[in-house]
Amino acid sequence: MSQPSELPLIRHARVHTGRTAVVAPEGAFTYANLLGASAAAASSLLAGAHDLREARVAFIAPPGWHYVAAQWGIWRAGAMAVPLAVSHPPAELEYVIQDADAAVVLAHPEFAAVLRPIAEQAGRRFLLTSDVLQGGSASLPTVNQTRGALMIYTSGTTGKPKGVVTTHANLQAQVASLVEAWEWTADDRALLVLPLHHVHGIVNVLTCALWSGATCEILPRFDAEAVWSRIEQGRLTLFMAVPTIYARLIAVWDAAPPERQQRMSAGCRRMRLMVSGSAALPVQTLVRWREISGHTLLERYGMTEIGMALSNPLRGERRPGFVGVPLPGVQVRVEDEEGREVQAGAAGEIEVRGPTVFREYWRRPDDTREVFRDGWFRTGDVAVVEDGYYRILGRRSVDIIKTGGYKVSALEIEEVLRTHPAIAECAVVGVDDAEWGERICAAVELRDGAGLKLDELQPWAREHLASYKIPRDLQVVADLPRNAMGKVMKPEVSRLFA
Ligand code: MCA
Ligand code: AMP
Repeated sequence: MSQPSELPLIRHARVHTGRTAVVAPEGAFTYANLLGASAAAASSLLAGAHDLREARVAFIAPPGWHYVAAQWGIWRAGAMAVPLAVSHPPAELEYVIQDADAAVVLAHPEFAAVLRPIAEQAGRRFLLTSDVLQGGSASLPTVNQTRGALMIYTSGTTGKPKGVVTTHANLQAQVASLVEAWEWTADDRALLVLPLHHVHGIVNVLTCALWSGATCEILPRFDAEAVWSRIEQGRLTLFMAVPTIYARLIAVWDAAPPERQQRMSAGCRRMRLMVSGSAALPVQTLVRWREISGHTLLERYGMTEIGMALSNPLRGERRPGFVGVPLPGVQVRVEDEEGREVQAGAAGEIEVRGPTVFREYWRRPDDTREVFRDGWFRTGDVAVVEDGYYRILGRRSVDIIKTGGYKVSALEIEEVLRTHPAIAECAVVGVDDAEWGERICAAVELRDGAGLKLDELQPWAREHLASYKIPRDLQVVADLPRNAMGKVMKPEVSRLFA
């Protein structure tokens, strides 16, 4: 039964109980199923307590039913959901569990062998999704909108990744803005192929779909062949992805026989919207995709800390090379270094304000203070505005790399590489790459007498870093290029890989 005090997401679900919420590798599930399983999960998590009061629950499951039901269960128990990345090695998983100070680690059985020892060693309660989704349901707490809902780890220009805390109110504002702008309805059917430890997959696809009473079809991972097969079958209305995914889909279309190409293109034409974001969409990708699919990709701009801020319009001109205009409820301005609004047509930093903006970096008050100026969040991205449309020019920091849509800190990788026995000093850069946006490259000075090849470095790095953080190119140099102050000059390092 609906209670006025329930989270709006839950209230919305009660309107659509008979409709299909999730189609996943495990099967098809209605909103009634989702309400039931998430209530059971919440009860198990509560274990007799009245309210988990924003305790962190770190959870891991392959994209699918267990993931969704567990996430809703965490919210309904009053806890904060900390999604762990299925692609991360144990060292990174352990870091997040420790940094978030997770009270509970909730894992799909597939991840039990890796997560149970980490949880036990850290003294955290360990639960399996397969157990908690089954149980009965107790009475659930009233969860205030100001409560932290989601903590996503993001790389920055300093040190290790930070937890970005988004409240229920933030999440609702982010979702409501996109539902309005992109006109989501209960008749939508979205295909989800993105990882579920980032905003793009969690908010833009999964939560917008479930907020709207729509159906979210979840593939266990991105696979270009599987995506095309699904598009060919029809009945999808929405697809969202990063530019690298569109590049991969184009490659598969190009290699297909003409009869199949026709079916693939026809499948696209039956859809109503295809969106690109998380990294700059090359204009040639937009043009080629339009030829193949008949869709002008809707490019939008966002960030973990703010959800989406700018978007090309659903109806109206989608301008290639631009990320559009401010979304409903989001205030955006462009400022110079001194915090003055720039002249029209001049470049400056994008700043964002409004209910979509996150609450804090978890237990890092100084970092939180530093990224706000007069209540505006400083994105670190530089843009110009032309006829009201924003064009992203780059980032203030060279140490932030975007590869395959993932944000990666050069400094974090350098810190790990410096622990390699052969490496004396190193510099990591992102080098332009047609498929990945940027490719991670490392220049290293070696210790006396040491040797190092890329195919030796990569397996070693894999032990410590997620696969998208692994250097793809290596240059051994006698001396890294430095300025008179002895500081490594990153543009010079990039040139080594040009
Ligand atoms: C993988 N490979 C790479 C990279 N990643 N090579 C170069 N650079 C990389 N970054 C290589 C692997 O080593 C492997 O090569 C081969 O590619 C396949 O690896 P796999 O891990 O299976 O890759 P994949 O699954 O095909 O991944 C590509 C991907 C993925 C699907 C594009 O990167 C992805 O899901 N990206 C989306 C990330 C995302 O959602 N970001 C949103 C965050 P070999 O076989 O030779 O070993 S940003 C956000 O949320 C904000 C709010 C926003 O605006 O959206
Ligand atoms: P993340 O911190 O992982 O959420 O990534 C956010 C960053 O991705 C932004 O600060 C931008 O640098 C970049 N980004 C997101 N969307 C776009 C886009 N459409 N064009 C260019 N950069 C983008």
